[in-house]
Parts: sequence; C-alpha cells; structure tokens
Amino acid sequence: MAHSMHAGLKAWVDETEKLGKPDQVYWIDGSAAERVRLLKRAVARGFLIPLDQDRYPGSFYSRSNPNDVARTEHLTYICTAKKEDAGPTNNWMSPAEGYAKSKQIIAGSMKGRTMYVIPFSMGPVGSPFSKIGVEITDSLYVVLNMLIMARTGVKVLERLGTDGAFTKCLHTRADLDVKNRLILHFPEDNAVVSTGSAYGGNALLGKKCLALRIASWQARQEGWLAEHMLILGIEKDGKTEYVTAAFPSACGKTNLAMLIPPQGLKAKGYRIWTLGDDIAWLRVGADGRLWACNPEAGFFGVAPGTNSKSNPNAIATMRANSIFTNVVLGDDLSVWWEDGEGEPPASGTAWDGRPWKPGQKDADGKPVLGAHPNSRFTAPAGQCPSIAANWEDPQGVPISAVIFGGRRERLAPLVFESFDWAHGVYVGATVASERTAAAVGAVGEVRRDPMAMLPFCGYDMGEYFGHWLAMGKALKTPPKVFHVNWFRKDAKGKFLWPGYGENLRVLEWVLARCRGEGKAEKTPIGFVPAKDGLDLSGLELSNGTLGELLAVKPEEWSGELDGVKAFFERFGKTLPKELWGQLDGLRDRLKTKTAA
Ligand code: GTP
Ligand code: SPV
Ligand code: MN
Repeated sequence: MAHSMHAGLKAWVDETEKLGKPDQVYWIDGSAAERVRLLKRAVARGFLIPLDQDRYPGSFYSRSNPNDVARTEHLTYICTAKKEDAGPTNNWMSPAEGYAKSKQIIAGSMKGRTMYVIPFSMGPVGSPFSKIGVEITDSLYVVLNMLIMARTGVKVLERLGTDGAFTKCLHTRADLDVKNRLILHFPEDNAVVSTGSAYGGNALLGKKCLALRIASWQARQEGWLAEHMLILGIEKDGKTEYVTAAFPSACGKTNLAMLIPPQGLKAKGYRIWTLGDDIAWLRVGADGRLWACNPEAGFFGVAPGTNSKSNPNAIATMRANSIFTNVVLGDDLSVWWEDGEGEPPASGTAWDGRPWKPGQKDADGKPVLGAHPNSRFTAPAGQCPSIAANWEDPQGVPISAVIFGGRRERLAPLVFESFDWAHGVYVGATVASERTAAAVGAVGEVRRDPMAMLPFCGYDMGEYFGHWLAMGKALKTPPKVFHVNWFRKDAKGKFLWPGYGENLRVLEWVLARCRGEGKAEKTPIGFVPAKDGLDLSGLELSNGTLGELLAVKPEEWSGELDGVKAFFERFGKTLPKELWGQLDGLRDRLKTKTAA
C-alpha cells in the first residue's frame, strides 16, 4: 500500500507501535468491504451491539464507560512553548511535560489490541479548504465513528503524497481511567495526543481537536477562520442564501441546520438546505465575500429531544448506517431516549448499563433517565434528506449572515442585529450561555462563551478577537452579524418562543436585513425587529409574549457591563483596544437610554 511512501508518516507510525506495543498495526483503506469487516469484529469483541437490522439497517449500539460520556475540558490542554500563547481561557502545559506525561500512559497501553492508522481529510479531498490528519487509535469504536465523520483511507493517502503536511493525531483508550485522561494539543508541532477517553470530542480527533483547536491556530497564521458553526442554505424563488451560526454545545446547531419550514411560512415556498451542523471553515473568497465549508462528513448529534416533531430530518438521517451511543437499548434491540421517537421499549438497559423500564423512579421519586443527557447518534451527512446538493463543493458557499447565540433564560432578546462587523465581533466576544451536559461541569451555570469557541480556540482568545476584526477588514463585503436566543423564559420558567422550525421566522428577518429590508427598531444593543417586523402568520403567541421576547431592558444590560469588563480584563494586552471602545460605546448608549 501507498503508506510506505511518506517517510514522516511511516516513522511516526513505527515509533508509536514501539511505544504502544499493539499486537498488530492495521491501515484503514476506507473501503465499504473493510467497514463491514470491522463492524463484525467490533460486534465479536463486544464493542458494538447490532440493533434489529429490519428496523435499523446497518446500525449499532455502543455504551461508554459511565465515567466517559462528555468532553472533559479540565483535562484538555494547549501545549505551546510559551504559556501566554495559550491565553487565559485555556489550560496550558509545556510541550515537554505534555509529551512526557502522555508517553507514560501510552507506553504498552495497546498490548493485546490492534493499532489502527486512519488517514483522514477534514473537508472534501483536494478542496482548497481541506486539511489532512492521520489518527492512530487502539479503539475500534473510534475507527467506526471516524469512518462516518471524516473522509478516510487510500484516497487521502494518495492526496498526502510523499511529503504532504498532516496533523498527527494519537489516541489510546488506555484503561479509560480518568487519572489517565489527557487531551493535549501541540499546535506548534501540528499534533494532538489524547489518552484515557473514548468519548466523541475527546477521541474522534478530527472533530474538535483538529478541526477547531489546531485549525484555529493554523487559520490565524493563514488568514482564515475555523469556527464552531453550522452552515445552512435558505432557498426561496429559486435563489439560495447561506448563513452560519455559532451556538455553544447542545444549544441548537444541529436542529437549526436541519430546520423544516413551519406551516405558516410554507406558502412562501421556502426550502432549507443543510451543509453542516457543528463546524465551519471560513475563507475570504476572490469576490471579497466570506465563503464557508463544512470539514466533516457526518453528524455527531445530541439524541435526547430529537424526534420527528422537533427534528424529522435528523430522525431520517439516522434511519440506517448509524451508531447510537449511551441511549436506552431496548431488549427488542431498539434504541430510545427521553423526548425521543415513538414508545419506549417495554424493558431495556439504560446508558449506564443498569436494567431500565419506562416510568422507573429513583429513591427520591424522580424519573430515572434511560439515556444520558449527552447521548449521541453518529450518522452520515449524505443521508440527511435536507442535505444540500452542493454540500461537498470544494469552493464552499458564500455567507450572507453570521449568527451568534446562547442559552439565556433572561436578558438576550430573540434576535438582534449588530451595527457593523466590529460591533458584531463585540457581540460574538461577549456571548454568554448556560452550561449544558455536553461537557462535564455544573449544568445551568452561565459562563462567557465567546463565539461558542471558549472550549475550542487553540490560542489566546484576545488575539482571536483581533483576528476576527482583521478578517472584517480583509472582506470587501462582510456578512452582517446577528445574535439570537431561542431560550428566553417567562416568570414560570416556560420557554417564550416555540423554537425549532419556527426559528425560520427569525432567519427570514435576518436575510431581509442583509438585503437592506426588514423593519427594525434601534436599541442600545443593536437593531431588533419592529413589532410587525417578523412574519408570525400561523403562529399563535399569547398576549404580550412577542414584546417580552424582543424586549431590551437597559437596566439588565447595564448589569452585564461589569461582567464583560472583568472578562475582557483577563486578557490584558492581547484584548484589542477596539473591543474596549465597543464596551464604552454600549455603556454610553445604555446611559442615554436609562436617563431618557
Ligand atoms: P453540539 O452537538 O453539542 O454542538 O450541540 P448543538 O448545538 O448541535 O445542539 P442541538 O441542535 O443538538 O440541540 C441541543 C438541545 O437543544 C436539544 O435538546 C434540542 O432539543 C434543544 N433545542 C434545539 N433547538 C431548540 C429551540 O429552538 N428551542 C428550544 N427550546 N430548544 C431547542
Ligand atoms: C460538542 O460538545 O460541541 C459536540 C460534541 O459537538 S463533541 O464531539 O463531543 O465535541
Ligand atoms: Mn459541537
């Protein structure tokens, strides 16, 4: 096979084999026949359980170690020669320490196992957007997920050639002990080392590790952006416009990317096209616009809450050839999760391996969750009914609007438009959101999550904001920048906005604003839709709800200013002066408003 041609790759594989001491080394060729063989092997070894093949053709069940079901941000490090290059929001370790610590864990950890070598391309093979990685792993679960999430195998090796650049992605499950868990990034060496976890973002190294942390570092050097964003196309009257949106983990990217137009707007003939649900790579096009490409080939989506009412496209996408992780496994070899599809199985096994029955309560009378809140499905993007015909276009798609968002019970209105690119960067840089189950930590706690990249930016975020400002200058026609919040609640704790498909009403206003149309009211934080700015036909909102959804309360926003100031101060001299100017500008606008 062609792999012996790339001397650097071969040397690294040989060296890792000597260290990990696997029984054998296997190079992934990426063929369909190979996938079938590996699936059989995974079933024989007990890593995967085949589901009822009539109901779920080609699909399998997997259960993680119960201590390994979400990203572990406290064990995730940026290892740069200089500590300040990682910035105040990342954990830092010196490269020497990172390599030494992980070496100890990897040494001999692959004994009795196969070491797989997965050449993969993030982005269509050969696209100017794309980057090549090679993941070495001793986990067949990781291999089978990578086959769905990335383009893999011989075609990638051919593209890599004898001296192409690639990201070294080294993964070992070790014993899945948290004590041996480390997710290390060496951007100066174009390398990732991950030990002791088999969970998605910790172990599928093409995803958050390469496509965001390493790629964001490279993007800054090379003049582009690697972002935690979905990409979607909105077609009307034969014309399709594209938007990207960055929301923190488990805050609605997959759902928005696969939106189905609501009843009331159907008459207008909208069609929504999905291009990506988690990561977007953005470049300045020859035309001076911002162009986007999804580097992934599959979806690794949150299962709970996904059903044919909330997200029918996701349900259709996972109808076959999918892997379900940490959901309920029915005794009838079905899968189920809370707020899922159809009836739960009469009996089954919960995500943590315990016997489970619907309606089961714990000692305090609380319902026992069958699926972990961060349980996931892995499904090929090409199976999505709304996948755009051009989703693999090597040139990407031109972006009209960039949308930031978070999960805020209060404060942030349903939607607002920033005044210009620089103000948009301020809006992105100050996004805050309630923590979800996608990462280990206290769920619900509000934290700043700039551009939804807090856990994923591979360098000093002060410099990252500066890079965003510079990108605006490099664009002849920058997209307009918006902020949305689907999660505002009333006094009783109920969501004010129905969300999901209804979010198209907000996108419609966003695109109208991009064309210089759409009715808006100016507020201190930006433009919000005028009372009759959103098309709400066919949607019944109770009295006063729209006002509550769009309300910008200057007192509440003034209360945010200290938090933003404290957050900005953490960056010291790397925080662009322009953002301090934006904060001052907002403070002044709020003062005038509260005084008036
Ligand atoms: P990651 O894959 O972790 O990056 O998450 P994501 O941003 O793709 O989030 P996803 O679309 O999977 O949604 C996460 C949760 O938010 C699910 O429980 C959804 O049901 C819920 N959700 C998504 N969109 C909406 C919405 O418009 N309104 C409300 N109330 N909930 C939503
Ligand atoms: C997220 O947590 O943002 C995800 C899942 O998309 S993971 O692959 O674990 O990062
Ligand atoms: Mn994500």
